[in-house]
Amino acid sequence: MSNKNFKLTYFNVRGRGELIRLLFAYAEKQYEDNRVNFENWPALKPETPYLSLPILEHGGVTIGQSVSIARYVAKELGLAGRTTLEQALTDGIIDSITDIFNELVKHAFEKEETKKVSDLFYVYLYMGCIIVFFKIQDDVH
Ligand SMILES: N[C@@H](CCC(=O)N[C@@H](CS)C(=O)NCC(=O)O)C(=O)O
Repeated sequence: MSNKNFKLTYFNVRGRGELIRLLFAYAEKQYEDNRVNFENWPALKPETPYLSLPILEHGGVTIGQSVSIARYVAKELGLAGRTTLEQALTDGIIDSITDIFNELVKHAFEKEETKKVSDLFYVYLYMGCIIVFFKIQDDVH
């Protein structure tokens, strides 16, 4: 029998898993928030579809790639837009978040202290993106 529950596996950091966690939180949807220790990761890695985290298990299937997971979860929870136009607008926001995130990752590993990005900045970034998302949703209706 396939499992209808959502199980998200990621490290115990915000990183590429946080957008997915925020979608579940916003929709008030229960899910298993499985946080893996870095020590346990080498054993799990070969079992993941793209040798990376996050992964989402749902309906007996394991999905990889954080943005694909975010899109899937948004659709499943009714947050991805009701029309193809709304879906295109939300896709644009998700792709913009990815562009920003990829830039931030470069800075996160920056050795120079002044260029480092704080955890708090990630929170503000996600909050800003979500506010923009709802502004666009409002404008469309
Ligand atoms: N494009 C992938 C990138 C995944 C990725 O780089 N995950 C990192 C954590 S943020 C990871 O699994 N690192 C451990 C490793 O590569 O061994 C996604 O968006 O899911």
